[in-house]
Amino acid sequence: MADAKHDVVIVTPIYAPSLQRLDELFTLHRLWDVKDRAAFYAPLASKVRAIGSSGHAGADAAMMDALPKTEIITCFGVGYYAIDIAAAKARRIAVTNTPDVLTDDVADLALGLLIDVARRISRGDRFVRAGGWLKGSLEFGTALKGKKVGIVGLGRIGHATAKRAEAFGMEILYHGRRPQPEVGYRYYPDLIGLARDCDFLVLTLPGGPETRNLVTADVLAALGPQGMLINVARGSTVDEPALVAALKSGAIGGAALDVFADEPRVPAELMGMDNVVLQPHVGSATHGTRGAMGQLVIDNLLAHFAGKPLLTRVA
Ligand code: 8YV
Repeated sequence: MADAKHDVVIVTPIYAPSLQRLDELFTLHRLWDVKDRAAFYAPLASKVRAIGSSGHAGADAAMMDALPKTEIITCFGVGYYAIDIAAAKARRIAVTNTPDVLTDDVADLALGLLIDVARRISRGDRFVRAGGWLKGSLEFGTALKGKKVGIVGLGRIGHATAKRAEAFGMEILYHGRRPQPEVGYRYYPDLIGLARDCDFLVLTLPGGPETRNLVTADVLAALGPQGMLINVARGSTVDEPALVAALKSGAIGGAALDVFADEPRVPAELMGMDNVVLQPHVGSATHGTRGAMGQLVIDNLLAHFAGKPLLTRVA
């Protein structure tokens, strides 16, 4: 007789083809749309050893306690801030994420957003569709060449973004916890100093409590009326009301945002601003990358149940 399939609780609907493959390999228990969580957990408490979640849906201590046989939590995403890592550690639960496979896509989007807000691509599109071109011309944008990009968080995605910006003739500056002398870019220990010196401030840093509201009204004031903010990291890293106020008053020149403090809710005031580019958190949203992320989730689960080392363990 074939081995019985392992039971896995899936917290949120991930990339559909990966979910289908997970369905073939495991007995999945879908948590989304469940009204009565206690009733859902009760029959699973004695048999579920794995939870699949995402950086947004997360997993808290209550979930771990409701499924006390849990040995592993896989995160579909590189950011795992919504998973209570301390609670997982205390219960000796392993946590995995999906780094590397999404780096290029997120960096591509960061550059795409930078070009869009600088050269007014979305704005030009709206202008043409609304018949504006028949009446006049679009206001000019800002050139990239020779401008300074301030990367906040020079990790995998920050490096990939810097490389792309260099190809456009831009100068790279960065802020992070520590200097990386080998990169040859100018390091700023102070975020306000970086904001003051750069034209485009690009956020590629991790989320979580340590970076909450790192981009304050003062940082935005330092970026200045010609400066532009690009965020492909987490909405939590920016004081969002301060950002709205800075855009309203002209304290900064524009913003291009893929992430927000309370997704999928976007501050209503941003909707009418022509110098703001808005995206629905799609940094990693290509078929190839979402498939690779799903495959990492699957491979980590298979490794775990086979007693093999995990591929991308974070805790
Ligand atoms: C999301 C992301 O995880 O990897 C991350 O940290 O923000 C994204 O890739 C993705 O939307 C799946 O939830």
